[in-house]
Parts: sequence; structure tokens; C-alpha cells
Amino acid sequence: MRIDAVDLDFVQIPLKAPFETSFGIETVKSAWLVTVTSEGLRGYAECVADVQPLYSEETHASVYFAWKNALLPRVLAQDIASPEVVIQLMDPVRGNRMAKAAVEMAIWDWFAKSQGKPLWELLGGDPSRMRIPVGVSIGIQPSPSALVEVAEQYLAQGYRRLKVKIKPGSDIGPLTALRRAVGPQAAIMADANSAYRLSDIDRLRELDPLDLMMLEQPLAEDDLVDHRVLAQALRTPICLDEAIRSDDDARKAIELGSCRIINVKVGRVGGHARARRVHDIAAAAGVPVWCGGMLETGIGRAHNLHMSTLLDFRLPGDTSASDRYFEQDIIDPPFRLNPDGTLTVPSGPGIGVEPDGDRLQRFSSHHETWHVQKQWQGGGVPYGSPTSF
Ligand code: OSB
Ligand code: MG
Repeated sequence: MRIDAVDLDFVQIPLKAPFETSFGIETVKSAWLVTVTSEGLRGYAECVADVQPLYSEETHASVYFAWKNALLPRVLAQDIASPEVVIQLMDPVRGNRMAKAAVEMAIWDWFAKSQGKPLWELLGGDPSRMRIPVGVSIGIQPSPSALVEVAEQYLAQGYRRLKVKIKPGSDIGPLTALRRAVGPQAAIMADANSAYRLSDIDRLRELDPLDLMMLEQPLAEDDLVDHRVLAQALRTPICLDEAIRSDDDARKAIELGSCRIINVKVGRVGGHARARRVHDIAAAAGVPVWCGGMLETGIGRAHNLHMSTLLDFRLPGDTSASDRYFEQDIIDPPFRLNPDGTLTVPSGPGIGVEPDGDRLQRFSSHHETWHVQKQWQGGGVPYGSPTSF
């Protein structure tokens, strides 16, 4: 396939409730939606970069810059034989994995549609996994009792595990209250988003009696070495999120013993092909993975669900239902939680969902189309001048 046009939509959707992490508080989900068009078919993806470089270095502005100046010039006007080659075309560009992933994922959707198959089939998912067990990620709450109240509502809805955001000063207390309230059987885990240092080891050891499923990314976002030390000192399994940026990181983290579980985010590792490699490496080592989330709209969520059909996604993901995040999703119908705490993988061609026209209009504050100039022969930028941003 050759891409005829790329559409970018910048969407902003209010969150139902503020989401607080060790980085700060989010009240609105904002994202670039990317649409690739070729031969009359459209492929959709969502970029998981955020306004500020807090979770990762990438931002809405940096991905725009990377697409315009480095990535799309390498992809547009190429004859793309398979979705697997897309990441290779972009390989000379360092980093910018979220920007790369969005382009690659839109092209995966396009290829699946062109074959009339759901994306999970192209990714090599398992037909037995059409209902994905899901958990919910709960932001830092104002008090332990507020956490218990929110958590009990999610359990009543059927969510299969509770992930609690923690930071120094809001950790042992709320988690202890939660464990007491929901009992020993409930699956609870914590995510620190790099808020601790190895010198906090005694504090983190106090988590062990709480029987958490895992502690996600307690230490620095680029660290595998201190995580190894911590992993050996704690009974609670360590799961890495931020620190796994590639399949090589996954291999090293497993070899070192820096984690016993991996959170796979397709955007964080540069797209589906790389996420699948992270999955394969973990599977070969007997390390379970689960699908993380970045408060995605239905477009990114659909991609995550298709990825979650691979067999080593053995633990509930952060791929919660649309109404966990938004009054209105960008897709209609939204993703709904099945009573058994699962989300159903869409069965139509490609990701099986698309942005609803009216909602896109409501939530999009900026739109531009980049047309590929067919005469482009290399050198320069192979698309028409985008409007300024
Ligand atoms: O660390 O997993 C994280 C959201 C934004 C950025 C980072 C993270 C998260 C979440 C939310 O935990 C997961 C979700 O429900 O999408
Ligand atoms: Mg995380």
C-alpha cells in the first residue's frame, strides 16, 4: 500500500473525574488521532503522548515535530508491503516511540481492514481470548476512606483487580485501609510511577504484608539496576512500565531479575510489532505480561484489546470500559464492561471501531490533512504544507 493522506485530529475529552498520579492531576484527556487513507480505506490510531513530558519525554508538540520532520517523510510515498516493515522504515530516528507507534498502529488497522480481518488475527492473537479480563487504575484519592469508597464501586461493577496509584506519603495508609475493606482475596496492586528511590527500601518493604499482586515501576523511569536490588529485597513482585521501552529492555530486565511481570503499552515500545516482541520474549521466559493504558479514547483502547489477545497477556489489563473515563467516548457505542469483568474484543475488520463523526467534531480542536505529493522522489518532505500548529 501507499498512503494517500494522513489526517491529524487533536481531541480533548473531559475526564469524568480528575486522575491524580505521582506526576500531578489530569482533568482532560487530550490526544492526537491519526488516520491514514489509502485505496479508499482508512486506518486509525491514537498517540499516547501527553501535554507535558511527565510520564515520558514525548509530548503532543514533540510527536507533531517528529511526524512532520522525521517520521512521515520516511513512510509516506513508500510502497509498504506489510505492517511489520513500518517500524523498520522509522528505525533511523532515535526514540520518539509514541510518535512512531501511532503511525505504525494506523497502518496495522489499514492492513487488517484491507484483508477483511480483525486486527488480532494479524497480530497472532488467540481465538480463545475474545473477552479480555480487565482491572481499573485508581488515582490518588484525598483520603483512605475515599479510596475504599471508589474501589468498592469498581469491584461492584465487576472489575477484576484494583490498581492504586501511590507516592511517598500516600501509600501504606490507603493500601492498608483498602486491603482491610475488600478482604484478602481481592486482587490489589500499586503503581508508583517512579516516585521512590532505592533509599526508600524500608518503606517499600512495608508493602509486603499487604499481599499485593505487584508493585509497578517504583524507581526511576530508566532504571533496571536498582529495580533488581529492590526486586530481590521485596516479596511483592516488581512490574516494570516506564523502564521497558523496547524488546531489548524486556530481555535485559528479565535477565537481570529487575522485574517478574511486564506492563506492555503499545505506544511506549513503538507500536504493535515491538509490543509483540516484548510479549514473545516475556512468554519465552515465563514472565506474564498485561496491557497497560494511558486513559485512551476508544480508538487506542481497541488497539490495546487486540494486542491483549496474545496468550501471555495472562493478567487483567488497565483497559477499562469507556465509562470509567468519559461521559462520552469518541466511539459510539463505547466499550462496556461485561458482568464478568471483561471487555469484548471488537470482531469487525481492523480494530473494529471508528471515531463517531459528531463526537469527533465536538472534541476535535484542530484538524489537518497532509496529502502525499505523488511526484515526490525523495529528499525534502513528501506532503503538502500543513497548516501551522
Ligand atoms: O502508569 O500506567 C500508568 C495513565 C496515564 C499514564 C500512565 C499510567 C496511567 C494509568 C491509567 O495507570 C491506566 C488506564 O486506565 O488507562
Ligand atoms: Mg504505570
